[in-house]
Amino acid sequence: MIIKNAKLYGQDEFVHIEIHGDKIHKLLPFETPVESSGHEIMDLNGKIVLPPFVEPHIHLDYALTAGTPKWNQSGTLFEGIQLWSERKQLVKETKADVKKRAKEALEMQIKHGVQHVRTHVDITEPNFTGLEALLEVKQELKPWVDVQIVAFPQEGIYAYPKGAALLEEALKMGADAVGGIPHYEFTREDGVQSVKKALDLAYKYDKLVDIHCDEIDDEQSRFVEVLAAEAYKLDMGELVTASHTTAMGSYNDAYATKLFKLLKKSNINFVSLPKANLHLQGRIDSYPKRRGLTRVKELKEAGMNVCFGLDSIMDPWYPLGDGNLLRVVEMGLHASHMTGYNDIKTALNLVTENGAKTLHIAEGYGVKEGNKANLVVLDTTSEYDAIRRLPPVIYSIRNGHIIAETKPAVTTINEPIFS
Ligand code: 17E
Ligand code: FE2
Repeated sequence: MIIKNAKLYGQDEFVHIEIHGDKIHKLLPFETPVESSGHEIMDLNGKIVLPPFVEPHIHLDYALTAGTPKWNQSGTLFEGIQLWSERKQLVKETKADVKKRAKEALEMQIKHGVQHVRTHVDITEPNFTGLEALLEVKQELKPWVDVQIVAFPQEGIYAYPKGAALLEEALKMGADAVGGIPHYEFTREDGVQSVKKALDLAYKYDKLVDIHCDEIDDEQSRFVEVLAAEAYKLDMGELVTASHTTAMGSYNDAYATKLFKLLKKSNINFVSLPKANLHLQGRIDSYPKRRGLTRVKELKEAGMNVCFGLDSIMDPWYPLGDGNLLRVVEMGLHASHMTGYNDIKTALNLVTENGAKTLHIAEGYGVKEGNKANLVVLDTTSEYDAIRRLPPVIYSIRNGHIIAETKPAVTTINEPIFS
C-alpha cells in the first residue's frame, strides 16, 4: 500500500508512505510518481500523519466502575481510594468481569488512535484478580494495542498488610513496572522507604518504575526528590517515571528551583494527568483554589520529558472520560498556560513521542523507514487546527492493517442566513 500526500506531523513537505507488509518500506518525496506503481493507493490530500497515540497512565482495572456501589461525593482522591477499597470487599468480581471492563475501555482508546497503553493495576488484594485479568487482556489484544502493566499498590506498600510481598509477587507474575503511592503511606518515613523499595525491586527484577508521586495539594509532600535522587544514584532515570506530582503546583519557588536541578540531573520522566487532577485537586481549598497540576510548562522548558495521560474512564476517582487523548491535550494546554503559538503547534508531542519515551519504547516508534507500519491519520491538514478543533482519527493503521476508521461528521447550515 502507498499512503499518498501525507503531511508528517511537524513537517511542511508532503511525502508518500510506501508500506510493505507490516513495515514502512520507504518515505518517498512528494514529486515521486506513484500512480502506476501497482500498489493500492490511499490519498490523504495533505492530512496529518502521526505515530500512534501513547496513553502513558490509565487504570484499566478501575474503568467503568463509577457509582457501583457509590459515587464519589467529595471529588477527592482519598474518597476515591476509600470507595475502591470498599468495593473490593463488597463486589467480588471475577477475572472475566475485570477483563470485560478493561477491554471496553481499551476499545474506546483504540478508536481514538491509541496503540500503546501503560495501565496501573491494583495489587493490594491477595487474589490478584485484576493483575491476572490484565495479563490476559495484554496478550489477547496484541493485534490492536501494546499494553504495559504497572503493579500498583493502591493502598500502600507499608500501609496495606503484606503490601511489599504482594508487590514483589506481582512482579514475578509478569508486571512490567513497579508502582508506589508514597503520599498515602502512614508517615513521611514510610513514604521515603516505599520509594526506595520500589526502586530496589525494579533493580532486582529488571523492571520499569512508575510512582504515583505527591498526588496531593500538600506543599510538604516531597517524595519526587527521593524518587529522582534514588534514580540518579542507581543510574536508572530513563526507566523511572513520576506520575501526577501535583504537589509541585504548590511548592514555593525557592524549593522548586533547587528541586529542578536534581530532576534534570536524574533524567526521570513525568506524566501529568490534567483532566483527572483538575477534578481531584483543590477540593479542600476555599478561594483562591489551586489548579493542582504539576509544573508542565516549566518542566518542558527545562528540557525534561513530560507527557499527558487520561488516568481514568468512569471510576471512583473520575466520573467522565472517553479515551480520547486529544481532549486531554486541550485541557492540559489550558490548565498549564501552554497556549502560545508554538506550544499549540507542537502539543501532540505530549501524547506521542514524549509518551513513547516515558514507556521506554522510543526505539522503533515513529513514522520512519524500517519501522513497523503503525500510524494514525487525523482529519486535518494543520497542527494548529488539530488542537483547535480536535478532529477525529480517520485511520489507525497497525502492522500495515487499518485497525480502526472513523467517518467524520458533516454539518451544513440549511437556511441562507449568511448570504
Ligand atoms: N488511584 C490513585 O491513587 N490516583 C488516581 N488518580 C486514580 C487512582 C485514578
Ligand atoms: Fe493514576
